[in-house]
Amino acid sequence: PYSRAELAQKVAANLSESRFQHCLRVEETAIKLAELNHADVERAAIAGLVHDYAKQLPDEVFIEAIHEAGFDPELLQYGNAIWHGVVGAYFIERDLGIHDETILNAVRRHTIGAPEMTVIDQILFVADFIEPGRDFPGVVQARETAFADLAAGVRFEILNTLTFLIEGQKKIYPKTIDTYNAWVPTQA
Ligand code: DGI
Ligand code: FE
Ligand code: FE
Ligand code: FE
Repeated sequence: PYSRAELAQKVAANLSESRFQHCLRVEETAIKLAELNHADVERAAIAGLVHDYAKQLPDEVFIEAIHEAGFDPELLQYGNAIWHGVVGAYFIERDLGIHDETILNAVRRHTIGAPEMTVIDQILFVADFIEPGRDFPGVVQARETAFADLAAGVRFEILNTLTFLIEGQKKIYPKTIDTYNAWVPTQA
């Protein structure tokens, strides 16, 4: 397997400087969350470092992979926002030689979440949202919530993201709605 330094170099080669710096901050934040939650720090760190590896690949590359590698054709209705995680894991496995399904699943779920999320899934999902470079209304509360209670951080993020997508009249990927329905507080 590639060392951490080799992975960092490969990720950097595929991303703008600012996007790479985001990946480093997600790596650091994922390490903190893993320590707080007695989770696998090594896996959390690698997931953070590589999670946006595919973010700047051209659409045609994703479209070809969706056709050739047996992905759900429904994905073609969406775009890079959804593809870079769900399909990005395929490029991470191929190019970075990461075959660990715990890491790959965390990457697959880092944008859309999932009804059932492992601790590493939750750590990456939340670290991406609260890393110190993020600045949006509610980020302070998102950080406080996530550092106090990881699952509460996931719930806070899903409620915020769905609200933001609907306010912007964005198309919602059905699995994002499944995530929302599974994590939204129980109704009376
Ligand atoms: O890659 P990052 O910018 O670090 O963050 P991300 O991968 O969590 O999210 C990328 C974008 O995807 C973000 O603006 C929110 C958006 N997104 C999440 N779920 C959906 C979505 N966009 C659409 N259109 N539909 C979704 O269901
Ligand atoms: Fe992302
Ligand atoms: Fe995210
Ligand atoms: Fe990210």
